Amino acid sequence: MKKKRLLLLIVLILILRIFDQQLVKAGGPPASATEKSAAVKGVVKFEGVPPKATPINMAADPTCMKQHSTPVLSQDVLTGANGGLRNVIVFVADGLSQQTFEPPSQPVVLNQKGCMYQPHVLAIQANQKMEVVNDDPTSHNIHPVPANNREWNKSEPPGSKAEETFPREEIAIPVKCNIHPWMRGYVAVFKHPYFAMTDKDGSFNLSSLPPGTYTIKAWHEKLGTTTQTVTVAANETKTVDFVFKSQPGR
Ligand SMILES: [Cu+2]
Repeated sequence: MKKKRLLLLIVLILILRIFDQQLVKAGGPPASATEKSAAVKGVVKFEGVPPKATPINMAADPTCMKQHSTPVLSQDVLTGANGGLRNVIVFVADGLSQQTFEPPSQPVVLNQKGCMYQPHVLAIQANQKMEVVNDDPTSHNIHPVPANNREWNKSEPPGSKAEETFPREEIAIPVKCNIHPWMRGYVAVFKHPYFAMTDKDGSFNLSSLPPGTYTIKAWHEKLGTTTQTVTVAANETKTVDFVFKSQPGR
């Protein structure tokens, strides 16, 4: 008889514990505050006939010209398979909570090679180090022209490296070389890590997002900005495509 009662007591305690755990689960922090399992991916496309790429005249500096066997073409509007648009920055413009994000410790490299900026468009986080490398046998003078950050310019002899940061968000800072007028690039600065660059097929992927409703923007240096709103739940990936159209006079 005593044994039976003891067994009953143990079973009762076990049931109570399970019930208790369920309560803790229900009352825990909301998933949105901790989980970063949502994603937004898609393709940016160019509709219409893309403007013709024009050859760049590097005659002003024979060291630049000598590095290319064929004329280098302008990189303003680059389209790939099925009209996919390259070098578009897709980013979260609104919807993140007011948290601050530490910049990654890894620097982002902007190379000067063949008297061109590589990559042509760069995206970094505010206060993340940007390394500007000169891989050319000629001198460059890197000169970002920001609207919301401090303007600077640095002379770079062959083989040299400069390191700088941009503390404020800006989409995007034009970058030029004071020596070679055809050299032009862009650096976009974000206060959070939720940005992506489209590849040669126009594809992008924004991952590790907390669930929520976001304003997503796509920025292109010549074609401007388009906006979409998307809601993603935990562990969900939504597909959002953007379309740019050829603009009159371009
Ligand atoms: Cu230069």
